[in-house]
Amino acid sequence: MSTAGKVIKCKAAVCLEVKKPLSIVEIEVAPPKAHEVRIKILATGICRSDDHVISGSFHSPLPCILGHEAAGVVESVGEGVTSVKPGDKVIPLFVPQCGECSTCLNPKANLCTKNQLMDCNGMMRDGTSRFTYKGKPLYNFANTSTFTEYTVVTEDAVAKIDAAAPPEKVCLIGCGFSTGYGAALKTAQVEPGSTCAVFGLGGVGLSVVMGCKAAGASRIIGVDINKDKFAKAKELGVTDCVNPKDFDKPIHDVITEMTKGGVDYSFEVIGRTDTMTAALAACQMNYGTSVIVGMAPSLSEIKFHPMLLFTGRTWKGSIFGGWKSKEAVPKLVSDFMTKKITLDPLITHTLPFDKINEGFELLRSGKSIRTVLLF
Ligand code: PAD
Ligand code: ZN
Ligand code: ZN
Repeated sequence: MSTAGKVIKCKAAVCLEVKKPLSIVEIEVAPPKAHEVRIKILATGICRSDDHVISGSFHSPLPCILGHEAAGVVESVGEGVTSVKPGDKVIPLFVPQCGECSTCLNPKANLCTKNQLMDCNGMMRDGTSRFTYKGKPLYNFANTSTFTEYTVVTEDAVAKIDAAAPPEKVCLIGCGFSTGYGAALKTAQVEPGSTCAVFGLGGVGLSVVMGCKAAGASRIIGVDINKDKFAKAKELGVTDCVNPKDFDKPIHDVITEMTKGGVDYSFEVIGRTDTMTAALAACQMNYGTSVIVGMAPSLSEIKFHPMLLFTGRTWKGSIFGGWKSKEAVPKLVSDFMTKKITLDPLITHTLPFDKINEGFELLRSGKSIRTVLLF
């Protein structure tokens, strides 16, 4: 029996308040309106950005449905949708690509102005929600909301992918992998023979490592306070692992000494302001580039000595790896299918969706890289 045009009752993990486990409840998902797509989620990864909302560090309106790293299949489409149809395998995009705004029209840029990461109003573009719980609307998160059996996104926030792609793997292309890999290849544009330092060796940081390696970096220094992250980091291309806890001087001084003057490219992939400035200071003072990938707390500010930039360093940020989402995601999936890229080392745990809170505990305790939840 077709569900198109009807309200769907389904299971979702709702974030009712901060610092509490997600509640697995039955919600209602309204049909897609014009230029919207309703997706049945097949697999979703747990990213630290979701946890930043649960911990209260990143502000997004509650109650909401988190999750932004998923793969699914189109259940139905609203009026005017032409790029996907029911039955298509897809990846939702937390950075949309409308194709019309000033950023979409600029070949160098990717953060479509219709993204919801800055103002975070948690609503669809018409100001309403497609999710209802106990008769009240629920907010969405980052254009996507994938911790639910069904979600609704705008057409510019969904990419059609190879029908044969395994959802339990390629869901990582929806965030963690693409974000890290692109930060190295597209945002920093790491060159062959360069030296790199990656601060934070979680799912995104390890993907930066893979990007640096693919670009031909000759030395990749991995920085983490959890030494259990080092073995996998080495497997993926890290040449030197450093734990700031093992030194009694600042980690940027350690890296500057190790590289006789600082790395060509550094990446902050943790989400802390102190490591953002440390990563900046760890790159070569005149031609080094430092890229912020980690998501700092909503209310944080950075204090740093202007001399760090005055000497010539470049400081950049990178969201979704600089990729233009709708066109890049299908290509990254093809690269996975042809084994040009690998995702398997990032997936340490697979759990049924009901165990989502266990998945978050694995992340918080530093035991997992990525947990993928299956529906
Ligand atoms: P993760 O928690 O799996 O990895 C973070 C790593 O940092 C862990 O291995 C920690 O042990 C390590 N760490 C923590 N504190 C320190 C410290 N003081 N010094 C050194 N290492 C430390 O997270 P993740 O890989 O899922 O995400 C990393 C960040 O990237 C996080 O802030 C997330 O919100 C952000 C992100 N940004 C984008 C984007 O588009 N820019 C996308 C996805 C995630
Ligand atoms: Zn993410
Ligand atoms: Zn746009």
